Amino acid sequence: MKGVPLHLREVQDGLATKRLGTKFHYLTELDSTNSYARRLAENGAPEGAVVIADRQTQGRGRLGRNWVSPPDVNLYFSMVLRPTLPPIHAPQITLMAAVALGDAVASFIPQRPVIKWPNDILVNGKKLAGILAESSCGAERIEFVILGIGVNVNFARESMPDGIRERATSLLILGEKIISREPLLRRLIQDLDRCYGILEESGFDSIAPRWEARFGLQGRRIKVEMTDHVVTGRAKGIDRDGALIVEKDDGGNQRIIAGDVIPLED
Ligand code: BT5
Repeated sequence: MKGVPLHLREVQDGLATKRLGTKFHYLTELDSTNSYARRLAENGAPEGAVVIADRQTQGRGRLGRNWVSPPDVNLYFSMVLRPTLPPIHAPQITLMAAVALGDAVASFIPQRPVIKWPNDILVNGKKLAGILAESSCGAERIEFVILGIGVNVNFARESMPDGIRERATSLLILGEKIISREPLLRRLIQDLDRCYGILEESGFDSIAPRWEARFGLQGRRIKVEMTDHVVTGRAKGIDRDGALIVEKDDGGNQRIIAGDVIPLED
């Protein structure tokens, strides 16, 4: 389907937030909303600035991977956060965002979205949305975090490139109807604002149970691919630093800070 440009006014009307949405930057096309938001943050943009693009020419995933970003049908946005967390707890931002994202999209589809550690929202095993949090840290504090989110909204299966068609899904595919992006984006920003507020005011312990309730792989056998090695075992959950705990097949637990999780048959 061919989409239409976003009506930013409709997103802003009735937006009820405490921290996010202090300023909106809406552009038809960007290389990457994360890159643009980083430039804003480096030039002193306040917490809560939101950057939205109708299309990205160099949408990014983790580790230099590509985020497929066709025009007008999906959501691509990034927020400038200036959290008071210590740098070691920066990964909590991604986990907090996954809780908010899971809650927000759940109200637009009949199926249950689940979190795949650390940064994916899946439905029926297919990727609906991804999170890219990039931090700039000093020795003792986080200067800023750029929290970027991509959600497949009205992305039709036939428009998906071969590389992702079998592994990706969209709200259109799941709910079998077109979703207007404005109320969805408003809901996303509000849920992110709420979860970020909880993290800032009450700490990660207030978010962790909700993360675990939405974690799709609790107790399941998984393989985790890291840059230099692979671990197989059973997913046990997360710890306070946002690390994934895996009970290894060959005994003992391992904390994993960064990696790609692949579910295995039990
Ligand atoms: C992510 O990375 O899932 C993070 C995606 C973040 C995208 C947002 S859009 C707004 C902001 N600006 C940016 O430039 N980025 C953020 P990762 O876990 O590394 O997953 C990337 C992988 O997902 C790719 O290698 C593909 O296999 C797959 N993929 C790419 N585009 C996709 C899409 N539109 N839907 C589903 N899967 C996709």
